[in-house]
Amino acid sequence: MTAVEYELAGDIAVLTIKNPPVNAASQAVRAGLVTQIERAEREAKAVLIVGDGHTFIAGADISEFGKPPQDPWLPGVCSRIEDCSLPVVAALHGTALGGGLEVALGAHYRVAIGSAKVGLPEVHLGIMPGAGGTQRLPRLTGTETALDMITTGRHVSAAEALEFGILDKISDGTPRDIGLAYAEQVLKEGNGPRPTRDMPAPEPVDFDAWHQKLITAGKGQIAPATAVRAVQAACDLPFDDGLAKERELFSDLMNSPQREGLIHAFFAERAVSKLPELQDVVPRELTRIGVVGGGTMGAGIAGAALLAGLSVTLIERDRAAAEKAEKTVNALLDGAEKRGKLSQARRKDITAGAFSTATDYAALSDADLVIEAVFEDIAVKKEVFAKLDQVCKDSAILATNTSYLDINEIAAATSRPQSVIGLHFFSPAHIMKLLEIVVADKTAPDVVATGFALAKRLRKTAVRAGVCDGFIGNRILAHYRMAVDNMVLDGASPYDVDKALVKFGMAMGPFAVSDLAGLDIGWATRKRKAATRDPRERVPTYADRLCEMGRFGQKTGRGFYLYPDGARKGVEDPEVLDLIAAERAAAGVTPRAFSETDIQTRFICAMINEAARVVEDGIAQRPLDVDVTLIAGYGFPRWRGGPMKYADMTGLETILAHLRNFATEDPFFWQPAPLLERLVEKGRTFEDLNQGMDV
Ligand code: 3H9
Repeated sequence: MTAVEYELAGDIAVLTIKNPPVNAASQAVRAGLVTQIERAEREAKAVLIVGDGHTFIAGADISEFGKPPQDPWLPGVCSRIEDCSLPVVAALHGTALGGGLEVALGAHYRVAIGSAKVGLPEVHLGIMPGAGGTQRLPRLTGTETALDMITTGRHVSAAEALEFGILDKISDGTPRDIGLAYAEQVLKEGNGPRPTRDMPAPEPVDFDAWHQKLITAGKGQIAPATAVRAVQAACDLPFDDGLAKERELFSDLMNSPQREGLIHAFFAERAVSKLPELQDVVPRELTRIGVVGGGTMGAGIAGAALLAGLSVTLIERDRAAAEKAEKTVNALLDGAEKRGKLSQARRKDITAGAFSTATDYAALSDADLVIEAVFEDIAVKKEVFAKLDQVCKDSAILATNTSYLDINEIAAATSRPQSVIGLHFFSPAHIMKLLEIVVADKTAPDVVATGFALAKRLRKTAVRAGVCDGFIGNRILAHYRMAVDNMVLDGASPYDVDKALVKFGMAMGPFAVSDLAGLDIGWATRKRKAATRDPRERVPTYADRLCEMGRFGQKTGRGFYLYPDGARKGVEDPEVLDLIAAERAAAGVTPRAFSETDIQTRFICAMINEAARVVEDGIAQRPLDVDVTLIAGYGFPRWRGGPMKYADMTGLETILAHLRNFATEDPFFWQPAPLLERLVEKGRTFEDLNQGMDV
């Protein structure tokens, strides 16, 4: 099979790109385009480029990145298309993204079907358009629109693309038919090639302001701000010099660790749902969902399911609670409607019966899946599951949203442990991307497959986890949280810790996160764990003191920070520093200084060390499952690729050396994970484990 097929349709050479699944511009596609353009110049009067299957070209072939480049390069291919002596039409359907849109911009005319989308999403991969996109797009759209598209990477609808001047026409039909019709019209009207490079340079804007804004918003990510300078070159320099500047900036980004991290994240996010054990397993049918408990979490889950087109029955203990839950769900649906995430037609369906509340479990008798989101108490949960087991149909799946409780024990309260699973949503459940699918000892494969199918429907990133206290994410969180709590006890200020970790790229600092979640959550966990705690563990208690003072975080206006007048951003509070100082004195600790690097190193090493144990224990199947969990649910910077990728890029021996060094102060907490030690000993990496190597 050739990657670019050639066919003469009258005077028009039709070049069809065939490189499933997304027609990525691989070396074969690039070479094919050049060869077939040359052939067309000998045989035809116009050229049409279309994609086979369900899309145009989704971009350069990402799997080639980081490997030695292979000729011909995409920039040269786009220029060759633009230099064609015949008029070239690109007919778009599906997505024309990145290098795919750049191929289309190299063409002289662009048409699309109404559902097509275009975009330059390279910044999400840590790079920027590198095949002329930063030079050609602003010539067509104007500078501001091009800057917006290139720095956000957003996908633009065909209608918007027409308005922006990217497309010449939107038509109904197959891409081949609409493209041929347009090419025939071009020939009939006697129009020739129309290279974008010959258009006047776009107008300059305040590039320094754009650059500065993106540096701040990027929280460490450099690609969007770098791309601004390439667009600036389109305004300031002749076309060829602008292309050279684009190439230089593109190469810098291509060689950056951020590109490596983001491309790892891209493939890891797709790999998490590909479990060998689920191959050929058919998920169960899902239409009607039950939710037990209408608090923040239950209402969020109900909202997410309704937004995905499922029917939902929500159970509360009495009418008043059910009405309150109904209001919460409706408020979040209002928000979704305002953001354009919910059509009016769907809203009508929801009001007409797709959503109902009840106080009697019997209302769940025809549910295909019930998700329990009641109080985190094993006795309460077991009671709920026993009741569900009685009323639900035999094929129904019973899921718990517990964050840490033993799902095997919950499953044992039913007569169908094979149909019991953990579906651990993150709050707010209709927004947060992560879903941990927690597989208990007896959970059947088709139940696991249904969990993944549900996640896909809800547009969530699902990661398979095993049963333990906290599963993947919260177990690792508890450990790195302990590292920062100990650092504060030893002398760091919680405010400096937050600042250092935000600088590292975390969405929020851990103390600000506690304030947002509510300090009572950590307090309850510490009390729960007190009975089984290893006596060698250090347990800072200053957070307990804050709770005893009624400082539960944002909801009470005071926690680690102060939130005057309901402010969302906290203000530092000297009283908290005094309280911590008093605790240090009582514990006989002489405070010492921690630099920004010290804080970041201890935080990330604690995270990696526990993550290695989570992998060794089989709670996460592969290191990449940890990476996706921390990125999608815990604010870990995507551009660092996740903690395991970060560890590989830093060098596992360096991480191990830090751990051994820290262990001299606190041998219990910093004891290196055996898996990490083995990997270093054998010269292996976490990526080797992702690839299936046994270590
Ligand atoms: C670029 O173009 C640089 C240039 O400016 C300059 C160059 C010099 N390459 O997501 P899906 C695979 S950078 C290779 O599950 P969907 C993907 O891994 C690129 N493979 O489907 C998966 O494989 P598998 C700019 C790719 O329907 C399969 O295709 N372009 C590529 O949910 C299906 O993918 C982008 O950033 C690729 N470019 O979504 C677009 N793209 O089945 C990146 C996908 O083995 N891609 N694959 O797991 C996307 O955003 C989505 O894949 C897309 C389809 C929206 C296209």
